[in-house]
Amino acid sequence: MSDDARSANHDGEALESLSADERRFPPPPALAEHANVTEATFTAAAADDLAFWAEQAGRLSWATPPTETLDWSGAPFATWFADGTLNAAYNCLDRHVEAGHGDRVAFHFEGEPGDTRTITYAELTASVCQAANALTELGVKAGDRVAIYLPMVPEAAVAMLACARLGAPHTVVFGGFSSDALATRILDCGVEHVITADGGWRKGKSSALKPAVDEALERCPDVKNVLVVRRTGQETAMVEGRDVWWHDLVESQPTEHAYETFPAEHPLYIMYTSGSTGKPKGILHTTGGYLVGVAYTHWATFDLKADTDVFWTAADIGWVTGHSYLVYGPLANGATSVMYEGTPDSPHQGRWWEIIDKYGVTILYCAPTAIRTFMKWGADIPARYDLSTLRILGSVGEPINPEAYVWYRKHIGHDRTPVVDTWWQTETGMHMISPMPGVADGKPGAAMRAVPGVSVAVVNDEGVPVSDDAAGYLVVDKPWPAMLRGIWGDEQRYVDTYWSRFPGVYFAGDGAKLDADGDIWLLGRVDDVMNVSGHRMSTAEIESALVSHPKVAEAAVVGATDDTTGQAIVAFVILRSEAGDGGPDVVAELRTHVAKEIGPIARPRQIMVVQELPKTRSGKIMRRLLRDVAENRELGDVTTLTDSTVMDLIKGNLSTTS
Ligand code: 6R9
Repeated sequence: MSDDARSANHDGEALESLSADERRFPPPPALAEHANVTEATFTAAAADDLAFWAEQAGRLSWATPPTETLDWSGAPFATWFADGTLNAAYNCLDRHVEAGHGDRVAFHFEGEPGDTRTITYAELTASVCQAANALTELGVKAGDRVAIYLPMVPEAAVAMLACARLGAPHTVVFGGFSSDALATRILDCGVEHVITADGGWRKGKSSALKPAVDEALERCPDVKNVLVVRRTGQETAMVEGRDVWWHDLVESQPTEHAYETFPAEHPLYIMYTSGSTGKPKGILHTTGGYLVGVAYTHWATFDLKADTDVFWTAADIGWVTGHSYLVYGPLANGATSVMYEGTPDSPHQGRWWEIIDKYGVTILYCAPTAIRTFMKWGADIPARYDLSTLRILGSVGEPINPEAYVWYRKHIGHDRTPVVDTWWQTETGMHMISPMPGVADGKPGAAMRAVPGVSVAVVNDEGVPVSDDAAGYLVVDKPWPAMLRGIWGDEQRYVDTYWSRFPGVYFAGDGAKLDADGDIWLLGRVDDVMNVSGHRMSTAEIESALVSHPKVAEAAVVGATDDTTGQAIVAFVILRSEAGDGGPDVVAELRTHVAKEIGPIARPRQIMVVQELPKTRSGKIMRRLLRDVAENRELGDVTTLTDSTVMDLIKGNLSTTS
């Protein structure tokens, strides 16, 4: 980094270390030779991005092919392919059967207790038709919103696709969320129909879902009926006249259903995501552009060969990653996927590797938090399984620390597979920044560059693009097909949140840095940036320094108010199992390590060794809650945690260690 660049972006040495990793991993020659995306793809897309997307629209089967690609005259409200019509479920199902792929497996389902189901495209199409018929019988019509609150079972995908077939936008609420979170979402988008289950399996135990629905519905008088999947078989109260069992209503329906076609801009789904303030935002996605975007990126980023690959997105369906890369992208492409219901350590810590071995998974897509957990458990566990089928590894959800990247590649990817670090958001619908596996020389920790057809920039406070080798804010400066079309019921908030900070471009809310090659490194949310004695430092970067210490598996860093320095760095770390309790000097050792890696200014004021960290469904650490702990405050809202007992554990642990 030049001195000029350093003083210009105020981030000083701190932001430098994240990109100090010099390791480079070129694509394996055989992969590059047959790669779906080559350097020529980038050139063509950059020459005419609209022509590029119009061509990608040809991946779908349209009832009326679109003649128009983008209408941006009402910016920031876009329409894509607006005069085209299609049915999303037809594109994900029937057309593959019609093309002779009815016997191809759509999902290898693996339940946590060990039950399995192999579902072909023909079978999935039949189930979705039955569910569409059942929903019609319950009165669901095009345009009605349907809430889906299910565990990771095939019926979750069936329910989503049945809604899509009817043109009824779904809103999937993560099964780990509370009744409160469910009620808020139902009320916000005026849901009248709910699909749920008696319960799901988690860590070897059945955990009930239906009671949370009953509780939520006390506040939602407009809900007319609840369709209940039997998953665990546990005792379940049913409300007469409102609740009906899936196996009673759906499984007796005809396996054919004549679908309607809808305009490309017909709403497909609403997914709630938390903002930095205020109530969750209902992010709206529509049909044509979204499907084009996810079908293209699923094919491009993962170099998908639909007839031979076995693809596994190990993410919950209640997260956008589950929508785009477990359901819509893979099915639009006619791919074979694995769907796993449970946690990675049920019944043992090798469960994921056992699944990869069993189904011959070729592409694995998961979050850095999972990778760091596996690091904590030790490399000897995956070493017991045959993972040789894997050819591409993906990461999503948070910046992947260089240490975690290298570990993932080495111990899971037998030191051969490219790692694609995909940056995107609920709002973007599809991958936006990612290395293309047959093109990029992978850099541990970098998301690298925009995918073909997408245009991003890193800008300074004034909205001016920074030069290479500097940090700033990530923006998207051209519309893209899978972009959100708004926030449900709040147009103004859409404009204010995303399009006002820098007029004319989309503000993602993430900090990013360009390195000397012009490659992009994500630095975490802008609100995760700390200011310590006037130095701006990203939490991601100090976490990476901590994780690069051999005793540390996972770290979360927050800025706590400090009388002297403005903010002070407080770190929470989980040690690797090999490190035992870390020894008496572990805290001092780690503080020194960070000072050495980044500089004395980054030395944490306090480091607390903990057993667990509070995480959201997508594996993001809830730093807000850790800040409450670091500042000795009452805890804020914990309803979006996957496991709300974690905070009790952390607090209990602190009172015994301090
Ligand atoms: C897909 C998803 C979006 C936020 C995003 C950013 C973070 C996601 C990332 C990443 C660095 C990556 N994020 N992928 N940060 N590198 N590869 O996660 O959607 O839940 O809406 O979160 O996640 O901060 O702004 P969502």
